[in-house]
Amino acid sequence: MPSHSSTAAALDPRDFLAIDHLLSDEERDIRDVVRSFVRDHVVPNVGEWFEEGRIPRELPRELGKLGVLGMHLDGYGCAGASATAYGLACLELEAGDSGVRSLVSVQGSLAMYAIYRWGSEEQKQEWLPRMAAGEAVGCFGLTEPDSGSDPGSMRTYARRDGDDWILRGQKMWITNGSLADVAVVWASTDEGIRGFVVPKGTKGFTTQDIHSKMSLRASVTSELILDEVRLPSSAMLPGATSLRGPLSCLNEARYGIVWGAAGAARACYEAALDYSTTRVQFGKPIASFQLQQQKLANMALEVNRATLLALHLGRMKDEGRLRPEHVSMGKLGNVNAALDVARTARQVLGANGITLEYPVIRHMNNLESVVTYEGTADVHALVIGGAVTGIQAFR
Ligand code: TGC
Ligand code: FAD
Repeated sequence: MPSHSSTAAALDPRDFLAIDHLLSDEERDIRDVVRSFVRDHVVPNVGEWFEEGRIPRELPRELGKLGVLGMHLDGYGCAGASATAYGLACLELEAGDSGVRSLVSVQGSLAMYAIYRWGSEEQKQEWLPRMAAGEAVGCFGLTEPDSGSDPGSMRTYARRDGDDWILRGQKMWITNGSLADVAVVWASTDEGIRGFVVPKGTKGFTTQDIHSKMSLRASVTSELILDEVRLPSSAMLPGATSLRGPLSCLNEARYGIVWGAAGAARACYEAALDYSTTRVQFGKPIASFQLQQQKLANMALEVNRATLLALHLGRMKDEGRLRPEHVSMGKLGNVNAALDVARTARQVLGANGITLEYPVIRHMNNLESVVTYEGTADVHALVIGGAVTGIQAFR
């Protein structure tokens, strides 16, 4: 029999290291509100959305009411929450589905953040309050068919024509693309890489959805086509003049993914834990076999480690000490950990693990996108490698 101290609190298999105690009351409250929303509105439906390859059109407004769109930004209808609180929201959203977290990341950390950080006062007033409410959806166009990990090689080009700008090019793999009321589009110019705010319906701007995805199916992914799109000078983000503009937005979204991946891992671990205690083979619950316990122990370890890493980075961000290299470590470590947990959990569920009745294969497939977007695992390994050696190995 294991010996337990009579004073120690009982171990919670869903919060093994009692990480809950490291959160403030306010952080726990925000986490609980998002967790309830996900439990009531996402979990019961997301298998169907995934199967049908869609995300409900009303979801952005519901997320706006929940207060998670741009929640870490200040003013303009945004909540001004801490980075840690935002991270906890991302964790809960991605425990539901990576597609829902992606919608929130792209809206708040990419499109809204780009306008918030680099935009004019008029652009902020025009877009941020509506985007925070989910009345306007945004997307962020950086990647192109021939320019993914190396965004500096982009071909989309903007030229001046009198007071106007004319954009020509193509963006690929853009989350929320056809759903979006406004696209933040990055283009090469004679003055460096600049960002443009392109409202839906602008002449020459069209979108085409990418179908047949086996991952991130509860998410809209589109191509953006810019065919001689004429924009007034007021559409340009005045503060961004180089690749630092879009890359600064990526830091924000990658930070949310550090937390989100821990959420996807937690959902898979919990599904495996529940399944293993009720599934009987050879006359016993499969949880009673050593091989399954080893899997459960490793999953618990990874979920706790990922959550602690996310929390540590959150505290650093709130203290203003977080560097992009730290975010790379979090994204690389936590997404890889989540993939391992999802693949292990899928095996624990046996044949049931391949169906959408359980969340595991959906998370597993989604994580194949998460490990690629916002900088592939290789890109983040090279960022960390460059930081620890002082030698840049991208080129
Ligand atoms: P490099 O020469 O290193 O830098 C160019 C300029 O950018 C600055 N910089 C950064 N600034 C802020 N944050 C960062 N993380 C930064 N990294 C670099 C740098 O100081 C320099 O500034 P300045 O002022 O001197 O001009 O650039 P490089 O061409 O060598 O590229 C570096 C590399 C490979 C790390 C970068 O290009 C990269 O991160 N590539 C990956 C691309 C990527 O992640 N794309 C994501 C697209 S969006 C998306 O996937 C959304 S998915 C949906 C969801 O989020 O849910
Ligand atoms: P590539 O860059 O062609 O990479 C292919 C392989 O080569 C990878 O394994 C990569 O790690 C490796 N590689 C590349 N360079 C190096 C190197 N120097 N050293 C070693 N290995 C290297 N983009 C947006 O702009 N906005 C979005 O909203 C958005 N949403 C997305 C949603 C989904 C579902 C997906 C799948 C992608 C999305 N993307 C988005 C695009 C995403 O950011 C890119 O897919 C990602 O940056 C990688 O680019 P790529 O796919 O062109 O791969």
